[in-house]
Amino acid sequence: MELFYTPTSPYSRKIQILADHLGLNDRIKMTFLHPLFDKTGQLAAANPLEKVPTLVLDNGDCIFDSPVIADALYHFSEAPALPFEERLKQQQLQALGDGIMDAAVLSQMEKMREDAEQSEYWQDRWQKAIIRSIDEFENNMIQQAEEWHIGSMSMACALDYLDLRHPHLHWTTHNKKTYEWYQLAVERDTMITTDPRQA
Ligand SMILES: N[C@@H](CCC(=O)N[C@@H](CS)C(=O)NCC(=O)O)C(=O)O
Repeated sequence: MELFYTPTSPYSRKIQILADHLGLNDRIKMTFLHPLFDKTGQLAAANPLEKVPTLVLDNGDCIFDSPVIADALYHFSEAPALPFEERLKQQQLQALGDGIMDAAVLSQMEKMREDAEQSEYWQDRWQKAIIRSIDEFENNMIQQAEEWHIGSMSMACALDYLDLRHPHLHWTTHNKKTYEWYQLAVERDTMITTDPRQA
């Protein structure tokens, strides 16, 4: 299998961490492709959305987006199937983490535009979505992140992306339990080896 990834992409990072967690590293060739600057055409050929991460299977099939890739990796690892309720909780947490990434990545892209082209309305809307989602994690979902699974990986990658790209949000002072959880999460080996600041 071949994974097209970008080190600064929190979705890619989540998949790299999951692959390691499931013991699949030896079966995956990692290929760095930047979605905005890929001159090889490989990414667009594999994924019409031209986004990372994209996984190319040994039979040539191409898989996206990251929750689908995560599902495929759990399947390939032959990890025992989870009871429905447990799987739902993990998936729900993944959706929350991925949703924070969506808002944070869009906000970052917007910041890269000319000042006159930027929308205060959208920046405000994305910022509010991020703040509400972290509050939701803090108040109602943090117990679901005690174990290291796709949901907690997504949340850890989302929070670390905020730290990297949106440090002005100051969620760490408002969400103390979440900050404690995050500090432990970023000490994990694969959070360190995939830290985009080292890339
Ligand atoms: N929902 C997708 C989101 C992936 C995504 O947006 N990746 C960004 C990089 S962080 C990308 O490739 N952006 C290129 C673009 O939007 O054209 C997933 O979970 O894989």
